[in-house]
Amino acid sequence: MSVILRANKVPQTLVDALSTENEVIGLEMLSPENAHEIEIILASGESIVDDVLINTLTSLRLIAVFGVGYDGIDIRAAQQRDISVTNTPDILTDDVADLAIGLMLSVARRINDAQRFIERGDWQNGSYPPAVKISGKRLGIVGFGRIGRAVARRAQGFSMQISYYSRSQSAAEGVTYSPSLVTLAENSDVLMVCASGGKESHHLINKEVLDALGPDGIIINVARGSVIDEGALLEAINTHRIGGAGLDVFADEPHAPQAFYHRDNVVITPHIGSATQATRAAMAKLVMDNIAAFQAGQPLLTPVI
Ligand code: 8YV
Repeated sequence: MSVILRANKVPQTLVDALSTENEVIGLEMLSPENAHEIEIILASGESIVDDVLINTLTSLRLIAVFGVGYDGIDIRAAQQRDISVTNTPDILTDDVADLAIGLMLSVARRINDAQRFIERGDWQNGSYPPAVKISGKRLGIVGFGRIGRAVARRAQGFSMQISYYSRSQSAAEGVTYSPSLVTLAENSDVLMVCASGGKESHHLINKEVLDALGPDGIIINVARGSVIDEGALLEAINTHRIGGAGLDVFADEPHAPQAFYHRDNVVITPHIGSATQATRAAMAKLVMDNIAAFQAGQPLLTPVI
């Protein structure tokens, strides 16, 4: 049994399952009296676990992240205290890549807007205007880790010409490495953001990149809101300097700027990349297995550090 501190956005079913053998307390219950008892933090991909929190919890030994991204965790502070961190890689890759493709098709073919066209009764007055063809187009992938590669595999089925930009070049069949993000954007019809969050990728997609993508270009983000300069994106959309956007993640979740609402060329979803029943169950199981391994003194299944 451990005392577990629950950060935000962790499913209640996982908390309930852990509560049978542990004491799980919410962040709002944290007090100077119980702070020294907490051995584990249960976090989500979006949680902020900073050095102040880490150093307040003197018995902390494990930070278990329900998600693949751990950009909100101060890894250095954890390392300094010899605290382990685990995440849930691989099992959510397919779902996030599926959603990325779904957003791309939805924006290009105006699927959401076409439905609204029927619902408004406009079909009685004429046909929906032709939209943008995706098959055979140029796809630029920003970040070529597990999710970026899974997107590339799917896009090959659409005969897309695929290039990627990443910190390092890696071997992958049928895709071209671009050493410059601006050049990648210039040479893409769709720019797909799959990079990890964190300081290094903060506002990687800025005005210059959006202008390089151009007035017919589509941007898709299934990574982190922080990777795109949201103000620059809104301005590019408002001034028709890019063609469209499909966004699953935002800078200030759970808020998506209202300026993105009700546009025929913008599709927004509330950070649902990994949110299928099967994957969320697999993620919860992996978190539980990591915690059980930690408690049994066994090697962690998916350690970050
Ligand atoms: C969230 C995610 O963790 O894996 C990630 O990095 O962002 C998501 O899977 C999930 O939505 C829980 O909040």
